[in-house]
Amino acid sequence: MQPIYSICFMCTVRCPIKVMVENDDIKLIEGNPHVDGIEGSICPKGAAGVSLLNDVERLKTPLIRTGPRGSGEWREASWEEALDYVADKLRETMDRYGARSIALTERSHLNSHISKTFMKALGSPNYFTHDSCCKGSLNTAFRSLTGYTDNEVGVDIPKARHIILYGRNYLESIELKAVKQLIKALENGTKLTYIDPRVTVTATKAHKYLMIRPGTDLALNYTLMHVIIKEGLYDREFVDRWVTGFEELKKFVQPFTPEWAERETGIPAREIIDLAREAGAAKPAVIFHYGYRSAHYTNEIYLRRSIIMLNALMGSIEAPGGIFFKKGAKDLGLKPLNKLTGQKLPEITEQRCDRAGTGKLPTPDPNHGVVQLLPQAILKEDPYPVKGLIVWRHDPLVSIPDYKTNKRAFDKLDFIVTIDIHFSETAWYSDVILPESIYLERGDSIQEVDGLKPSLFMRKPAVTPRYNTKPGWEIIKQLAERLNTGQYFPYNTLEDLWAYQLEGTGIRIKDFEEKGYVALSNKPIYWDRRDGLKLKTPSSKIEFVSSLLEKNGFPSFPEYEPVQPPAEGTFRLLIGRNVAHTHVSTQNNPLLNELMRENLLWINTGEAAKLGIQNGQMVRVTSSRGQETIRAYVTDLIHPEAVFMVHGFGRKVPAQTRCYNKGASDTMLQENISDMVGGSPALQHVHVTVQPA
Ligand SMILES: Nc1nc2c(c(=O)[nH]1)N[C@H]1C(S)=C(S)[C@@H](COP(=O)(O)OP(=O)(O)OC[C@H]3O[C@@H](n4cnc5c(=O)[nH]c(N)nc54)[C@H](O)[C@@H]3O)O[C@H]1N2
Ligand SMILES: Nc1nc2c(c(=O)[nH]1)N[C@H]1C(S)=C(S)[C@@H](COP(=O)(O)OP(=O)(O)OC[C@H]3O[C@@H](n4cnc5c(=O)[nH]c(N)nc54)[C@H](O)[C@@H]3O)O[C@H]1N2
Ligand code: SF4
Ligand SMILES: [Mo]
Repeated sequence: MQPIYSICFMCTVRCPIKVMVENDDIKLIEGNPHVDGIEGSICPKGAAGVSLLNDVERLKTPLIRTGPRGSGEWREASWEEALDYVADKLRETMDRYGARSIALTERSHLNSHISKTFMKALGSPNYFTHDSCCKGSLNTAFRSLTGYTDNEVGVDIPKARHIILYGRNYLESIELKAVKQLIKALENGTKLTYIDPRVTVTATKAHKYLMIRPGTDLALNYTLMHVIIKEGLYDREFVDRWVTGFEELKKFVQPFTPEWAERETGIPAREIIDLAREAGAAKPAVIFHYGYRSAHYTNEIYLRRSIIMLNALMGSIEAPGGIFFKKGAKDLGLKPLNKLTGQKLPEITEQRCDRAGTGKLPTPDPNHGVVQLLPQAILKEDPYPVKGLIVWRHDPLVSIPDYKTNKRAFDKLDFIVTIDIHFSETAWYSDVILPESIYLERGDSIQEVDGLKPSLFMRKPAVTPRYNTKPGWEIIKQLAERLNTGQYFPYNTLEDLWAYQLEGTGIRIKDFEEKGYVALSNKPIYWDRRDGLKLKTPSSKIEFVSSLLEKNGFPSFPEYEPVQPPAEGTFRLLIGRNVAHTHVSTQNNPLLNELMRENLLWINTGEAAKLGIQNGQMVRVTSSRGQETIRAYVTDLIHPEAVFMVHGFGRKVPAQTRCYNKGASDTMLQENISDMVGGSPALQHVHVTVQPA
């Protein structure tokens, strides 16, 4: 059997894998044993890649819609015909409404430099990623304090003495390497504090679990800062050298006493004081984890800023065991990989349809856009009509809150084309579906993984495509050629694409053969904490008083506004992940479907009793946006103000027979309301009622 080193794509964590292949068939997928921190490990979803390869319900050939949208009436088409058809439709739309009327949305991936180039070459500013719906406010929080995005920052789990997690449910919402690091660190004596309204698997491994009232983490943090400053528990030297706005923070947090926070959060004052002292004693090897999904509430940016500020107070930034800025080829004096976006491309002067980065929405990151604002932009034709939508490796219909409104917006579009591997909800509602080969059947652009020890990784095809599918980079190039912008895509084969990226780096394609990656540095690179932090803010400091916010008219320390507690008889709807599934991608995977077929509604035992709801009974969940039916999981392990469900279920595509109509959809219930300073949707803003079904 032949090992092929590649990169998993059952979720976007992209762990390095070893694929064992015999006669063009996959026998086993394991973690890449040569990679530190992976050492052969794989998660259930990664192992189920074989089941994806053999899934008879995935997309097999290009499809053109013949009946009404969403009717499931298609005809099969050749690639030539489908690509010609898509190019004609895009051209027609652009002729009528201009290039800006075309939007492209994707979940950022290894070929994103190709899709960005495609949009720039067309002349449209409306390139979107999923980012805002995942962690837009975290991105803005980091930029407001350091000038870097959250993507450019990491956590040094192995050397940490104390880790504090705010609903960062590492052991279910996993990144494989971090899971292994965390478990090892716990064995070596690292302390773990876990804060969540719900007892997750991660909570069960913590030294201390704090059941917080949903939406009150900001109150907890202001009080932690109050205690840390009052008791002098912070790293004075670091703060003096690197922080601006400390005096303003000190004054601001003065009124937030532990007794006040106890009333707000439900966490005893004593516990809050203890946590501040324990963190102070472990500094600077302390991580107040800034989170992964940070699309929860409308004040999200201020919560994420407060977490990052706690790290600055601990002096844990760029300290071993703290949080660090990721280093890449540039930091080593090496030439980074070439990207297509590095070419001279047409200048785009049009404003984005979501207005990200401009007057009305100045702070969210225009490089990603604020995709949950796209449905309203389409519906209102404000600031101009958006009429064509290209979707690649994204399912916006169910990944943007408020399903029914999303659908109404899609109804206003003249043309939708989706590049996917499954009948996603969006694909099902499209005019044309272009099927991509799955990650085991294709190669992609080389990945630079920045970190303390930067490396390059390569996704290689392990087997030949099972159906009439193509890699996305080829699909985009062939569309570009039909739209007279082919000159920006100077490759024909995968090897050409790799060679283009590697040109001038001194690294060769064959250097990836033996281990699947090329290490750029063997020892961790830290900047000197006394004098070498390369902060990108105007002051070159960590800006507690933020230039980005203040210059755009937003306060750095707004008055604390509690999130609205649900009225009697209603609950806040919390959402999250499960270890068996990836967002909305894997519910129909034969093996993973067997592991988890439906989601459940977690509801507190006392509350369920009041409503006459038994464990396992079907219940009706109703919000201002819709109604869903789901099985109840009655438990003491959730705060009485909240109910919880795993995202990704309640699917409406009949062709996905295994997950069709199983469980409930959070998207159907959520309101599309955003933190307009940070850019994330408040996915947990909505209140619901629950009744026996
Ligand atoms: N209501 C609600 N909305 C949410 C969330 C939530 O919990 N609830 N979570 C948010 C978060 S944290 C995130 S990260 C986003 C994720 O949002 P999405 O990116 O939309 O979700 P995914 O499940 O990662 O993938 C979307 C699509 O990619 C397709 N896909 C998978 N592999 C490939 C491939 O190789 N090629 C192609 N072309 N397609 C592929 C899948 O079939 C699926 O249709 O959703 C956000 N939105
Ligand atoms: N298995 C699996 N792993 C994944 C993914 C996947 O789809 N599947 N997706 C990846 C992606 S894109 C992301 S963004 C990450 C998400 O990783 P995380 O952000 O760690 O996880 P989530 O599952 O979104 O849920 C977060 C937790 O927040 C809790 N929570 C809700 N409200 C509050 C609150 O007010 N305060 C506090 N303190 N906690 C609260 C919820 O109860 C839940 O347990 O996971 C990544 N890893
Ligand atoms: S976490 Fe699992 S599914 Fe995601 S990339 Fe890693 S192995 Fe694959
Ligand atoms: Mo995410």
